[in-house]
Amino acid sequence: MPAKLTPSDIEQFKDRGYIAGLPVFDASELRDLNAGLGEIVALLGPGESTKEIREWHEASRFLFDICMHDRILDYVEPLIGPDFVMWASNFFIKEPGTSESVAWHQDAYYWPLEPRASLTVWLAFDDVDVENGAMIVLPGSHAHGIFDHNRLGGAGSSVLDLECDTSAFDLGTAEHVCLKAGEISIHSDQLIHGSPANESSRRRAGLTIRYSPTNVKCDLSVNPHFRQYLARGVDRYEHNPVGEIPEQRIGRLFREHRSVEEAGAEAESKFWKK
Ligand SMILES: O=C(O)CCC(=O)C(=O)O
Repeated sequence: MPAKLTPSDIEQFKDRGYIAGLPVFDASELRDLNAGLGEIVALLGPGESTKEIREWHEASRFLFDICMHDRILDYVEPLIGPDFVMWASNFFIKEPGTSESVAWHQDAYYWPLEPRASLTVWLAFDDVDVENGAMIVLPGSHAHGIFDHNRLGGAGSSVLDLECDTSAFDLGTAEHVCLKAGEISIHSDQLIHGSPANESSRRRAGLTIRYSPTNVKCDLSVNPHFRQYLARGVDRYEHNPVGEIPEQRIGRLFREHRSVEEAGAEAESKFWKK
């Protein structure tokens, strides 16, 4: 399966902040991925949701190998440059007929990273479309800097608590990011995006994987758990701690999560100089 971006894909990413429909895994590989996902989900304890599956690539070789898969990295490299790291992964799984949504946000607002130059790969484990709650994006919104985000305080159905101010945009221009299972989309860390509930009778599961050029530095006072893995090239900066490659095929982490959201309002004001 070729994993090569065309010049027009690269233009689209620059102009619109995202690209979609890039094939990575075929049907037989996808069966293995979904079997592995089942083993990962089986590690969740009573009362834990799939949102808990964050950064488990640090404990599961199965997930690590997906995040570092050459076909994915081949798509990422022309967008981010030759030297880049992988540092985060998490599942966004919406079961059929559930109410959870994802509020409009810019990923960069959640991450204590500078400069803002990171991107997200969203890998579809299921066919994803308008009916089962595909991501929605505001094309071009990545090109206007960072917008204010309000804390929802748990009100509403969003699994993320910081909601972007979208008043500068016409929400009628929003586009759905529909994918076939095994395909990826890629979005800029400043693209405004979210997703509605899955009201269909089909699951909608995706794995997000985050990559940054090696010059990006994490504020470890906000996220002391940040660990990066060199995906391609050379790390001439050595700004951040390096993770250990997991040996066990299936494993999990037990630790608190630390984005700007979870670090709290004080860290948010400090980081965003409110
Ligand atoms: O999967 C979704 O609905 C949202 C994903 C997302 O917000 C992200 O990749 O940052």
